[in-house]
Amino acid sequence: MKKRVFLSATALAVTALATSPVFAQDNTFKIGLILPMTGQQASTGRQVEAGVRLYMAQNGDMVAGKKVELIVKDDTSQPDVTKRLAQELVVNDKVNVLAGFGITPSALATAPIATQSRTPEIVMAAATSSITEASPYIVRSSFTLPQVSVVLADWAPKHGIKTVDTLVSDYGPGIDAEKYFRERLIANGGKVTESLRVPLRSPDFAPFLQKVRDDHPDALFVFVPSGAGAALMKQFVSRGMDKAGIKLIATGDVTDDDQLNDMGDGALGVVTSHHYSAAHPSETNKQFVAAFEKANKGMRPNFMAVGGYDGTHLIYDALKKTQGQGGGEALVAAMKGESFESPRGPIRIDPQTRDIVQNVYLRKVERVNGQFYNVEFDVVKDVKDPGKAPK
Ligand code: VNL
Repeated sequence: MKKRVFLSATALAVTALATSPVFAQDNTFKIGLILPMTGQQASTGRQVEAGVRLYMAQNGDMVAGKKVELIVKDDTSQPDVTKRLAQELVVNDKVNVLAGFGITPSALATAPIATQSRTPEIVMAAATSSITEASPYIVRSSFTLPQVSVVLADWAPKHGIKTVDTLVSDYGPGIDAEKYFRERLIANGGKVTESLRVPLRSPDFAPFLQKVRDDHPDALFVFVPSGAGAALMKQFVSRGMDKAGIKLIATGDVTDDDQLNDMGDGALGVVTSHHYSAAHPSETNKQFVAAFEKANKGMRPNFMAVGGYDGTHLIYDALKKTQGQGGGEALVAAMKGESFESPRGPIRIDPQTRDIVQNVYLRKVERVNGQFYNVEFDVVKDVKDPGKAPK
């Protein structure tokens, strides 16, 4: 009984809050952006934040009569910290949207808060397939590991690669990459000779690469998260794997545009599959890269920057569609089925899964005007996340 009285009093207060002219001046729309700004995943935080800020700078901060305000928080890629920050942003700052999420555990830790508070959670970086199933308020602007891994597993056996060892970071996205790459390779008549998993934190690749050298498969398939690729690449080359005739193939996380120029000549020729390359030859991308580099002291955008840029585009469009009046549910509804031309190519949000549908490109590392780029040479269009059961 007491509880009911309390509830209706709250409801009354909420109604008063919503209708009272005193609060009419509060026309802000707050985005709580939670990212790893320090620690091992700091490059992801830096790239996503720069993507968000560029979109806001290009499109202004007044949208549908609301002043968009960005609140950035550093979760140091610790999921318990992500969760606490999400809670504080919702309860104290009263954010309208939660966004960012550098790694899968951070995105998953926030899902219950998104659900309970009916706050959209825009996942701009993390890429394990199951994330969007953790809350009906999650919408993804990044990609999924199954989405890019199957494309490479279709390409490899057509290009002389029949036996493959896999090496992945031992958590959500790595396990997705391993599973979907293997299943598709086997379906195509290939064989996975060894499945190796390395720890996410401070991995030492040496003993794993030694094992691969001894196995001598046609190729090694790798997924490590953005920021970890250079270390892997250097050890692969210094152990003479390429000279021994073992090809390196990988998801584009490994030949990350953020690090690619520091990887040395050993990276040249490495074939990867991914949804974004800074060298994507569209006019939209050329303008994006030029504006991004100008705004960030020459820093090259990677796929994380594009996830932030497009995620902000989704938020802006939803705000416009709901004429600034939408709560969490209306905003998510407005994002479903949304489509536009991204720097990566055309993208859309699948209304059933709230996950992204996009082109996946095959690319090869080449030197262009003295710099290393992932140069696209083939494309599979409109790829849905293969990790979602058909509904
Ligand atoms: C994840 C996936 C993180 C792909 C990444 O880099 C990445 C994740 C930080 O889901 O945790 O490249």
